[in-house]
Amino acid sequence: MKMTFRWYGADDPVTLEQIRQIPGMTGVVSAIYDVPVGEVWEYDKIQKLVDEVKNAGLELKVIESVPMHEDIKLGTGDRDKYIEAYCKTLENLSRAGIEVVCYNFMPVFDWTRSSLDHVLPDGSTALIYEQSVIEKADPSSEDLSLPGWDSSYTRGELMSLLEQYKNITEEDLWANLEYFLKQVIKTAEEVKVKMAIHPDDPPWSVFGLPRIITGKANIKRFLSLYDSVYNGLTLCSGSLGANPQNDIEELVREFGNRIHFAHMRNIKLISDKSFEESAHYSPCGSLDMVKILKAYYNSGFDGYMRPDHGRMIWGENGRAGYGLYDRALGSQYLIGIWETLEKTGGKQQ
Ligand code: CS2
Ligand code: MN
Repeated sequence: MKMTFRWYGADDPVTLEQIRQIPGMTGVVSAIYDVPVGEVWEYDKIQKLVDEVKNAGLELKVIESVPMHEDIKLGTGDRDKYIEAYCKTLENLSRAGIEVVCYNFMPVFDWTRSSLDHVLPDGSTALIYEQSVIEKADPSSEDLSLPGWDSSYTRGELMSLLEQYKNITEEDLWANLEYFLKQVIKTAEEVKVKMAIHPDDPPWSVFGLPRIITGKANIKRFLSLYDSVYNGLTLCSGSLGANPQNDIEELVREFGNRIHFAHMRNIKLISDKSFEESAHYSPCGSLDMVKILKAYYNSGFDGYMRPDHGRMIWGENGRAGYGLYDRALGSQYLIGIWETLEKTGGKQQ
């Protein structure tokens, strides 16, 4: 297991120097943020980022994420052009030494939350998802703005996208994902970059949009769309764990050899389909981090891991979910469990 930390590049208030001082950190996961979605990431730009990270004493082997143009998810317009560009980006990433690419296939919105600064009893703040708030929200209303929304869309673009998705069923989305994989995984195999899809967050439909990477049966279906180790997973415990029917340890046991990137996030289920993001320590949330890590250890996991979203603590102001302090604490807790497993042997589950 190689512990990493998400870093948003030069604009991130968290610096590489700070990350370097977290014991056990081997590297960061990052992305090129100033290229419009769908365009090729040029090799020079990628290599510059890789060098910057290397000069700080860390590695950059994982990209989170190479975003997907909506035409690919919709199966319309210029999807072939965008798939070609995606493949070219993979080639350039490979040349710069990148091993794993994380991406997701969620229509329009990435993760959705009802608030980014919910105050927990200890005074820290965390991201929270309340189904009742989301159900009442109307994405077509003028004044609605939910945290986490991609602000690069104008309202007009957003409306037109939502309109186009009205005709897209889950099965259509599956077909469009398969079409994408058929071309992209071939390239991934050639250039030896492991693709790792991130599950939907939360793992159910929001605003009537289809979502398909939601649980065990669907992940199985996803993996069989293209049976190759290069068609793999980012297993995000907090995203999938929002549905208590998803048993994360079981998913790790079942899909271990296809997991290339492990996101460790704890969440506390509040009520049906509502949850807050808690500290990583198991008693703070609903997920058992020891059991999950044991499943990784037992499956011989030697991929990349990172602490996923953290709370805001100690007065830190930063990017919601991605401050320095709580994620650093989380990483040390996870590393401690891993060290114990290594020294005592995992076994028995
Ligand atoms: C999230 C996502 O859980 C997470 O890691 O912060 O934004 C994630 O980075 C993307 O969905 C991956 O494509
Ligand atoms: Mn995640």
